[in-house]
Amino acid sequence: GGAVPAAAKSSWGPFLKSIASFNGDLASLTAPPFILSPTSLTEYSGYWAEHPEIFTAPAREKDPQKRALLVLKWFLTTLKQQYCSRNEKLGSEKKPLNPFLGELFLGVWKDTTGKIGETQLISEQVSHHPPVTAYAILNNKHGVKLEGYNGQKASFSRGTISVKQIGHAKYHLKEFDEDYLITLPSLHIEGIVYGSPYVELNRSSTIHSSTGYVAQIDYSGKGWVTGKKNTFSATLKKEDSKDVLYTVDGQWSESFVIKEGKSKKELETYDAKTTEITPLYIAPIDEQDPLESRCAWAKVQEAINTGDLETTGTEKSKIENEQRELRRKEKEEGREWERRYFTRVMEDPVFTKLAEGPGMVAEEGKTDGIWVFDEKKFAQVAEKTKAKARGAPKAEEAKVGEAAVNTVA
Ligand code: 0T9
Repeated sequence: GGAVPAAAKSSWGPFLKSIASFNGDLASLTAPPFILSPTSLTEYSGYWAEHPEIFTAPAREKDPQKRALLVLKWFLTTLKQQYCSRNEKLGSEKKPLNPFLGELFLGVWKDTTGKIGETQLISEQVSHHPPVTAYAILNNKHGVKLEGYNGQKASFSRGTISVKQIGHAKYHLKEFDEDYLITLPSLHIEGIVYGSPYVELNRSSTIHSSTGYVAQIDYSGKGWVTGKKNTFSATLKKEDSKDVLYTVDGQWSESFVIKEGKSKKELETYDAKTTEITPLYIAPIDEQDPLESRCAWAKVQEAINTGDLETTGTEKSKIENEQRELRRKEKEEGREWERRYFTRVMEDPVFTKLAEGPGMVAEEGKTDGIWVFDEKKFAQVAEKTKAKARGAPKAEEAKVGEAAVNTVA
């Protein structure tokens, strides 16, 4: 309680009223200034790999069953960053900047140990209405590729905002030619009436591998009488068997224990509080592409950070107006904005194969097509960047597009 800053109290009441009648479009919510975050949603894709060592660990495991467990472990270790990091850094959940179409967030986790290699993040806003962010995370040294996309469908009922995540993630291991389909949990926002919102996960999510393993993660929160926040209970089974191979239980924001299914022998305790994250390296703003998030939003972000409401408003409007003008021109010329790294497909074989299975909850994945990482576009951008660095003439730049470089396909 008492989380709403005194000066902001007057704006919270009207805000509560406005969410009680909102239409499900989160971007249209006009939140009071103190709940605005200067971070764009395109940045959230980075939460998937803030522990590059754990992200790549499955690639170093020869036993398929243990590999499936390591993928489950990695997924669970991302949850604290995904759903708690704003509370830790900013004091509560905050409303992110709504990315514009084509917005990019690019970065690398540099190799701090000499063993993991570099892990690269590519995040792109592939749709503005409704908002959809697509991402790929690549570690070439270990042949690990994560790709996915996400949108949100929200509704308001009984004093809370409920959010259904649309989309999924796919984790690929090159050496074993192995895929994992990861579904995204739905969530709701608690603490709204007190002005200190935080995320709690709902029901369950799943991970289904091409090697036939299924992990189910059941989420629960504080509840009315007992129970702790951010609690989960997960099992890993072979898809055609009832035998529980491993269990994982605990709180994703605190710590959890991995046990062997039959013997209940404890294999590992993971402490989310003490495991450090590797910071993402992002190019300095003056070296960024104009479409890169922190370059494009720089003035808005500075204004939010200094509490300058007027500048926040005018700078935001500038971006919105530019975007409207771009869409108008495209419409006039009968073309669509070209996504730099991703392509929409109607059918994705990995998704089709793995979306079905016991307990799978991937029913929403195909709505309006599936966004996939486009290796060809990626290679072309990489070549162009190299050509630019070499100072190659334009004609040559166009020819090199075909070569596949540095991809994890
Ligand atoms: C993908 C994640 C997602 C994005 C955020 C719902 C939410 C926007 C989407 C789903 C990431 O992989 C994981 C984490 C948190 C999710 C956000 C939590 C949240 O509150 C926001 C929405 C848009 C709001 O900001 C609502 C306003 C609220 C803070 C004030 C009551």
